Order: sequence, then structure tokens, then C-alpha cells
Amino acid sequence: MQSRRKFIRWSALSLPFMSVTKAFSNKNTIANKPIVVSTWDSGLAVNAEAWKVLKKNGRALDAVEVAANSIEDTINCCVGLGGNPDRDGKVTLDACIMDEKANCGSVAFLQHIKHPISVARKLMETTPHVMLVGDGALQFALENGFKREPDKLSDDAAKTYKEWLKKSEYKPVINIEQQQIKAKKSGSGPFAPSYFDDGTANHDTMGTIALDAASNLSGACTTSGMAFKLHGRVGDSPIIGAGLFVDNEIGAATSSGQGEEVIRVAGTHLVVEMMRLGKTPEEACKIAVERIVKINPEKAKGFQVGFIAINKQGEYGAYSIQHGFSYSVTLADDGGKVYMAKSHFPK
Ligand code: SD4
Repeated sequence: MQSRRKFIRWSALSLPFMSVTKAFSNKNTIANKPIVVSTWDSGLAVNAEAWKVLKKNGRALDAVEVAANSIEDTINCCVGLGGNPDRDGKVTLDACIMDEKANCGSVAFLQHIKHPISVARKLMETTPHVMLVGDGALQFALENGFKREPDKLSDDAAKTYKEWLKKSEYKPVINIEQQQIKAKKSGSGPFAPSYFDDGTANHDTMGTIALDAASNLSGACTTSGMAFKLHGRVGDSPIIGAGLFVDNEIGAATSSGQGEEVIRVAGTHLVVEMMRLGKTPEEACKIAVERIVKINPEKAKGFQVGFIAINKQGEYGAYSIQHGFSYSVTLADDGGKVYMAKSHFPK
């Protein structure tokens, strides 16, 4: 995760947020089209893949899929088979995709498959179902020509896992789920800490939302989930309305951070509904963040959730609980820019 942080373009981050977020008074004006927005600074490289599709008047759905595929192909902490494992040392992936017609596909707790987002799309396009999990999702993937990858942690993940086992004094405990979770920081627990021992946050899910030249919206979200989670745990990322939501009349939103808290408020659905009521993307993301914080303001001090959103006019915005949630915006051939979201709690 730390190496990915190196990609942060501090010059871009230092730009004042409002200087890049244009205010569109006329809602009928189509501006910022096409546009692709992704979570985190690592979203810049991901956006670049999406941009290749969008600039040729390609479909937003194709753009977000190739974007997700590109990060699923890299070795990093938090997306794809190279990501950090759960507490049992298994990498389990969650992903979902949604298009402009409210078609959606999702896979959760999927092992051994390199491109969960493409399995989700296959499910969306070839079956009447929305979601498959675990062995069923794996079976579907294999039957549809996806290759079964070896059960092996990436070198980075193996190292991190080894360290975690030491520091967390991991001992399998029967019915651990029923025990009081002792959190170093409120809101986290020994099996999916909100923060690692070095203070870096346990997240970096890739959420990508795009508006194409034909004014259609789509989104994708892909992750290996919270590191050291309980085996079988599913976060917000594959849940339509939590980790991703698209309404082609209104806008699209995706999230990153502690998934349980996003699920609780149907986070991205809330963001889109707020945009429906006339809020800007940033205002809508802020409302969703505040809804989460209000549930337990004390606990909210100990975890991160960030939302990004775009509307039908191509306006974009973001908001997070903690400072430090960056996001990447690409709307021209200039390589895109990284911005820091405003946050509920200051730096
Ligand atoms: C999850 N939301 O599994 C994901 C984790 C995440 O950036 O966002 N990582 O809860």
C-alpha cells in the first residue's frame, strides 16, 4: 500500500478543490463528457485505461471494466489476487459492475480468479441473476472460461500476512465472532483492523465511475476486501447500493473504506438519491458520510469511509470521514488529476 502512495501527485493534491469543480447552473448543459473518476491516487493509472475507451466514444461500461481489469492485473495490497489475505491466509475477492440500464452483476467471496469484475459482467449479461458468491461464483467463472489461478499469495501479501500473524498473536479461537471485539481504535477489530500497526489504513479498493460520450453512466468496484477479515466476510464493494450504484438519469457513486459502515446506510444509493434531490456530487457524498458518522460519532473516529460521485452533467465530487481520501479524475488527454476529498474530521 505504501508503494502505491508514492504515486500521489502532490502538486495536483495541493490544488484547491473548488478550483477544479465547476459549478454548473444549467442542469441541461452537458459538460465534462466523457469523464472517468476513480478512488485513490492509484485511480490515475486505472483511469488511463478507461480513457482509451472513452476518448474513442466507447461505452462507459467497457471503460470501467478495463479500468478494473488493469488494477486486478497488478500486485497491490487491496485489489486482485495479489492482495492481502483474510485471517486464514486466503485471498477472497469482491466485485460488482452496473450499467446505464440498471443491469448489474456481482461476485463475492470469490477465490482463484484474476478478474472478478469480468465474472460479474458475464453474470450480468448472460444470466437473470445479479450476485454469485464463493464456490458457486468460482464454478460459474470456470464454466465460462476464466482460468483457475494457483492458491498462492503474492510475495508482498505473504510478507504482510506473516507480520500480521506475529503482531496480532493470531490464534484461531472457536466462536471468536461472538467475543467482544477488542479494538485498538474503536470500530476496528483484530481480524480486520481499520489501521495497520504502522498507521496506514486498511483499504484501497478500486471504484471507478464513468460518463461516456453518449451520456451513459456505468460503474465498477473491485477489491480483495479488508485484509485479515474473517474467512467468508463480504464487504460493501460487491453490494449494489452500498459499494456502487448507478442511475442513468441521475449519476453514479462508489465507495472505499470500512465496508460494514457503508452497507449500514446503503451508502452509494443514498449518494445517488441525494443527487436526485438536487445536491451536487460533493454535497451528496457529504450527506452519506454524515449519516454514517451520526450513527456513532465516537466509533467513526476510528475508521475511514470515502465516497466519490459524478452526475449526469459530468460534475464530480467526493467526501470522506477521515482526511486522506484521494481520488482521480480524467476528462481530457492530460493524464488526469488527483484531488484530496474534504473530510468530516480534519487532518
Ligand atoms: C471492504 N470497502 O471490503 C472494502 C475495503 C476497501 O479500500 O474499501 N478498501 O470493506
